[in-house]
Amino acid sequence: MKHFKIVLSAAALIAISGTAFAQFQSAEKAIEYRQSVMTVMGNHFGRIGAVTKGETPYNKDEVAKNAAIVAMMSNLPWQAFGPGTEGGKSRPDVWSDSAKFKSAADKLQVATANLNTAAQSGDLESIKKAFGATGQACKGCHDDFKKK
Ligand code: ASC
Repeated sequence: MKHFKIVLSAAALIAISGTAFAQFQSAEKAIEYRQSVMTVMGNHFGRIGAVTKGETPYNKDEVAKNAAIVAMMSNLPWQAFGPGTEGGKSRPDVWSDSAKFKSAADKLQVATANLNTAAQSGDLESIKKAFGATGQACKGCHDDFKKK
């Protein structure tokens, strides 16, 4: 619970300091930042996936920690898609259809918050459902906005 609170505080801090965080030295730095966040998020999401697939035995604390990390990380990439940071693995639609991109980003954050709630509850069936919904949110955004 203590760990969960620390993660929540960090997320709150990041949310209120969004303007300061929106500063990157260059487009390359912004691209590196958002790709790094996706890498870490994907890694911890994958650890939960191994449990939902039965490849790793279910350990409540481990899944709860990984879900808290995924939920926090899912708040971070968006600030690094600012104007002038086109490129990397992003399709131009990120900037030309920013309302749709924002909606996809919001969807992911809702899905990861639900996954985190399920993970903290310790109910494997709800974790599996929320994991599936989160995977759909990842995929939906990648289908529309990530280069093939
Ligand atoms: C992952 C990962 C993604 C998503 C996506 C879900 O583990 O790295 O990009 O899940 O494949 O469909």
